[in-house]
Amino acid sequence: DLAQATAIRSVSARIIEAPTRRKHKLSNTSLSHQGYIFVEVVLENGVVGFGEGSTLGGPRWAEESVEAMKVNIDTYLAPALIGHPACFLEAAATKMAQAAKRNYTAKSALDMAMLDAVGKTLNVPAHVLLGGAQRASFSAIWALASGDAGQEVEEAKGMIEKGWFNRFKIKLGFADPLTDLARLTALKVALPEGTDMIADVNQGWSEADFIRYVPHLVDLGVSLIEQPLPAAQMPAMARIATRSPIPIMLDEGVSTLGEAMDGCGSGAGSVLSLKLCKHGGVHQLKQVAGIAQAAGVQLYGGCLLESSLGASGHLHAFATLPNLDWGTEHFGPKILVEDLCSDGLRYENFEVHLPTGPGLGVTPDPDCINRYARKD
Ligand code: MUC
Ligand code: MG
Repeated sequence: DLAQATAIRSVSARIIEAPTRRKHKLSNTSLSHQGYIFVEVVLENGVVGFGEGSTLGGPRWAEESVEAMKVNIDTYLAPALIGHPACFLEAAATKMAQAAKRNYTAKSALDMAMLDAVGKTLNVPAHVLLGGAQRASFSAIWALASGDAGQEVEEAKGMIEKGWFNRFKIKLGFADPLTDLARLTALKVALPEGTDMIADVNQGWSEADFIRYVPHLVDLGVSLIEQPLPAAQMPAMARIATRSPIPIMLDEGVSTLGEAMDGCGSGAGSVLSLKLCKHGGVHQLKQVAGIAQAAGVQLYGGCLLESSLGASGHLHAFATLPNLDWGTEHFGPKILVEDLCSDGLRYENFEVHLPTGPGLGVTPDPDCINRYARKD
């Protein structure tokens, strides 16, 4: 039967370091390669599922590093899953929760691999296992994060020309606010009238900075301000959200269901960025989305620069949500020098398309994985 066929025979995890096309700067880190944990789950029926968990600049965006994930998967999470039927995905999540606290990125990588394997076994796309897709493509956002205004203008124009992205998220907070504002002004002047500009401060400002600089962001027509204050400062986020004419998006501040209750319930933001690495898997992501929707908070499809593998895991979950008001920023496959998949995501007409094949619908390229796998 299905439970026997999908019982987990083995789990393996590898550390991948894949170079990016340019330096990507955030308020608290800067990176020129992406660190991923790449997992393979083999079922008793011989089907192999793949999953990916992403980090940004080591354990700096979130607390997990690729090294910590490898040890915790090998030592605690994999043993908890061996023999468990992968088709019982929710029960597998419970087993992982019992085996290790938090470790959300590691858990989401395993969850993704099980979803892939079960989808392949049943010959259905992963979204069917999550309730079924309500959309086949998503409005796509590209992040500008070199910190060099001239380079960013050229990069944005190139994305528009290719028909890949015409909405942009600009990383702030690594320079002083006036330097950041000069970059935003250069983009505003150079890009077509009405181009969507989102600002992500990655916790880099204080409440006072926000009060002082938000009028400039309003003048520049910024549509959304992401996590301007430190994740732990929920009451201060609620205060600035009340006075801001631009909607505030919660990112680093909301990982768990409890944080979703606090952040969305207290009005600390009116938009929430959903990411598998924060919530710990597809089911938890959908629960967090439900809490947000109950509180009247809009949804944004977040990323952590995943390859087409990790991005596809997100798209299958995002596709099932009743509303995804802001589209998605899954641009990772296009920032890598080489995507990890041979049949990566399709970007067309400023939309990223949901893969249609069985499981996650993308195929990791073994040569590419070997090339970028850390050698012990
Ligand atoms: C973040 O904080 O949103 C996603 C896109 C990007 O440029 O950085 C990441 C993380
Ligand atoms: Mg963010």
